[in-house]
Amino acid sequence: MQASFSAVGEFLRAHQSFTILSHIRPDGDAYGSTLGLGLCLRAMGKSVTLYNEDGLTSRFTYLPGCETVAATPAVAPSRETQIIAVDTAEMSRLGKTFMGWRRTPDLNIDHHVSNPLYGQLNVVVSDSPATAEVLYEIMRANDLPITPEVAANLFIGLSTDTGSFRYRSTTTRSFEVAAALSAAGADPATLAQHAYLSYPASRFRLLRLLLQTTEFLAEDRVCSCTLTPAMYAEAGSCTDDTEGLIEYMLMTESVEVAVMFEEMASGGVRVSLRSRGRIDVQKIASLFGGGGHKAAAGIRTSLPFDSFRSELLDKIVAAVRQ
Ligand SMILES: [Mn+2]
Repeated sequence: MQASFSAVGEFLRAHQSFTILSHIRPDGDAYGSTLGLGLCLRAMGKSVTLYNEDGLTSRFTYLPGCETVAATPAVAPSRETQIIAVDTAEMSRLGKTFMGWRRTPDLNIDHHVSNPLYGQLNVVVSDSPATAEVLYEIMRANDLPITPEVAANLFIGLSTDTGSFRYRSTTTRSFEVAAALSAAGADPATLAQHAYLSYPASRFRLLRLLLQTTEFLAEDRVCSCTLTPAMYAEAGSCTDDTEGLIEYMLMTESVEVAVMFEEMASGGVRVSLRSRGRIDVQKIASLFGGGGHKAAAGIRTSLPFDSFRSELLDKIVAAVRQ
C-alpha cells in the first residue's frame, strides 16, 4: 500500500534515528536523494547515517555532505533506527551487505514503476522523473527544512535523472521543482560544471574503446555496444566511468534503441537500455528479469553472454520493426 506524503511527514517527525540507503552503483539521483533527505533530517535535529554498498564514489565528491556517505557496514543499526530506502526499485538492489542485516526498510521512497512496494511505508511515484523530485514534494507538503545543501543535492538528483531536463519524463512540475530548488540555494551552473564537465580522462579513454565496438542493427535503428573488463584495464578506468556512456549511442538520428552490454569481471552481464521514446525498453528488460522505465531500463543476468546477447538483440530488433 502507498503512504500519503503527510504519513511520511509524521513518520519522519516521530522518530529520532534514521539510516538511509540507496541502490548499488549509485547514480546522481541515488546520492542526491540520500543526501537531500539525510541533510534535511539532520536540519531537523535527527541522527542520520547514510549508506550504500559502494560508499562514496569519486565522481560525487562535490555534493554537499558527501563525506558522511559510507559503505554499508556489516552490522545492522539498532532496532530504534528507522531504515529508509531511496531510488531503489528492488530491495536486493540495496546490496548484499544490507541484505545480510535481515531487515526490511521502514520507508521506501522511489519512482521506478517496477517497485513492488517492499517497505513498511511506501511512496512510489512512477510518473515522477526522479526520486529527488518525490522527496522535494514530501518536504514541501510537510514543511520540512530545504537548506541550500538539501536543495543542491535534490537538484543534482533531478538534473541527472532527467538528462538535464531533456528526457520525456521531464514535466512542467520538474521545472517548477528545479526553480524552487534554485531559489532555495542550488546553483545550477556550478552543479552542472561538477556533474557534466568534470569527468576524468580515463572515462574518455573508455568511451573511445566502447565506440569501437558499436554495431548498428535494424536499418540503423538499434545501436549496440559492449564493455569488457579488459577495456577498463586498458583505459585505466573503473566501473564508475560507465555512467552516461550509453547516451552517446542515442545521439544518432536514426537510433531508436541503444543497448550497452557490460561483461562483469565477477562474471555475469549487466545491460543498459535506452529508448528515444516510441519503444518501451522496460517491457523488453522485464522479459529477462530486468526493470526500469519506459525510456531507460536495465538487466543483470548470469546467462551465457553470447546466447543472451543475440536473444536480447532479436527482441529489440523485433520491437523497432513492429
Ligand atoms: Mn532515480
